[in-house]
Amino acid sequence: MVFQFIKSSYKKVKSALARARSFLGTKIKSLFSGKIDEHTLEQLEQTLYEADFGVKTASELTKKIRELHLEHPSYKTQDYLNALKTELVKILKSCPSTHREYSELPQVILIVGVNGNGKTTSVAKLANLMVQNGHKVLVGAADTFRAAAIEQLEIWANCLKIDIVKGSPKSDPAAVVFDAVSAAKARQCDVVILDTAGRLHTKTNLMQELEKMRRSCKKVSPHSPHETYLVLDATTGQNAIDQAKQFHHFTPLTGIILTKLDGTAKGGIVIAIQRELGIPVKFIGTGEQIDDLEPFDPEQFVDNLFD
Ligand SMILES: Nc1nc2c(ncn2[C@@H]2O[C@H](COP(=O)(O)OP(=O)(O)O)[C@@H](O)[C@H]2O)c(=O)[nH]1
Ligand SMILES: [Mg+2]
Repeated sequence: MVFQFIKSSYKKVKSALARARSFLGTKIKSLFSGKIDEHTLEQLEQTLYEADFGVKTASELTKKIRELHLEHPSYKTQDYLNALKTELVKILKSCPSTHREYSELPQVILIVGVNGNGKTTSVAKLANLMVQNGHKVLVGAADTFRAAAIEQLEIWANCLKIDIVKGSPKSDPAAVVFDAVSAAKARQCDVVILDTAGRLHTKTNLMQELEKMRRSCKKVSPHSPHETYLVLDATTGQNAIDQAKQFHHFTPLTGIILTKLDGTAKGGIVIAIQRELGIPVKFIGTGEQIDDLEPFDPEQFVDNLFD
């Protein structure tokens, strides 16, 4: 795949997770530094739950710590933290891969999600990552619902010096998708990234429009879209999971871009999303700038969540 060699920046992830770390790391360390009893374990479970890990993970991790305490009464704070980290990395790595190997170019990436989650910004950030890695990129402005959305992507495309294909406001987004993928193919691009209008996951007709866009992709390139990424806002907690379930019901998702991790103290949502949906988090948004997107790396993420 076009991004398999892109490495995540430890520094960026560390700084984006500063809030989550100060909430979670500080609380958990103080819990482990005292005597471990049923009350401490209850508080641990509550803290994990509050950090959006989800009920299942919070209870499993607590059970694990209880067992460890019985087996190794002399364990210190760091031993428990290490055990938590190991368990979390195991959970994150157990998410089945959605990747299908099709070497055809251009690789087509469809970006979907509700309004304001960070779709257009993520399209630009992804394009930037690809350009940095030597790929020829084209973006398609298939959010024809608002003229401002087309302009927003156009500004990014100009700034990145990459091609953009756009339709006129209110035109059929499926037609823009067709034109963008066709142009990318004709211009021998490596990747085409398609921005779409924000849609509420509860509106069936808008969800069906996504299917039409997918059919447009297939008319040009039968295995495409190769990736369909749902953009979720990490600050919305459980609602992000409901959104993902609905989108996945209507259109098969291959990955999640989780934005605004820099704006939340509840980093556990990454684990809840992967576990409850079985869809891998592929990228995380670490800020508003063009280079604030990192490929998701479980070890790096978990490390920076606690220490
Ligand atoms: N702090 C932060 N802000 C983000 C991130 N991603 C997007 N945003 C901001 O979220 C707002 C909505 O983004 P936009 O891409 O227009 O959302 P769209 O409606 O889904 O296309 C903008 O102000 C972005 O700068 C992120 O990772 N971190
Ligand atoms: Mg947008």
